[in-house]
Amino acid sequence: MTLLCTTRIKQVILGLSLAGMAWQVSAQTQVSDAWVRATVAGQPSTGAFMTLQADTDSQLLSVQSPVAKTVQIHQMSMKDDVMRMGQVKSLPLPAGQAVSLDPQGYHIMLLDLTAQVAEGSKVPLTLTVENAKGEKETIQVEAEARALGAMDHGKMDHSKMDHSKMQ
Ligand SMILES: [Cu+2]
Repeated sequence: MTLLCTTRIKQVILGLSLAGMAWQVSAQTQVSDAWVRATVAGQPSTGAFMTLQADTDSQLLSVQSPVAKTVQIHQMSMKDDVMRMGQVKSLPLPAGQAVSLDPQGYHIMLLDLTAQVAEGSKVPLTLTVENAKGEKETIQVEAEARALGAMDHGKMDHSKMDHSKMQ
């Protein structure tokens, strides 16, 4: 990585807090209640969810995880009674505003999973956030795999969804 000079490596360990209220102290960007939907064997993809709050106007640029070959930032929306999901280049994080990634809106999509995400396991996520000055911040998150939620997003077939209208 060529960004080492300006990148501040932070550790955010949220796995031990069921309530997810282990807010990071003196951080530029705070992450809380990070979780990943657990998968069944052979399931190719799943979603990661959390709440992000940046001190200054920023954007979530990218996410990486060892459990997925590809990680994308997705946005879900309903239009004409059709659920659409598509990749966005970045997720805006307005200063001081809590932005929640949940199964109904923005989420982090873990694609081409390298292994089953078992309920109760911890999934490492590396978030890259950039502020308005162009300074990048790298945040390490341990997201707990949970098997709950009204909508089984992980089993949705992305290939049948209309990604073209999302951009
Ligand atoms: Cu998605």
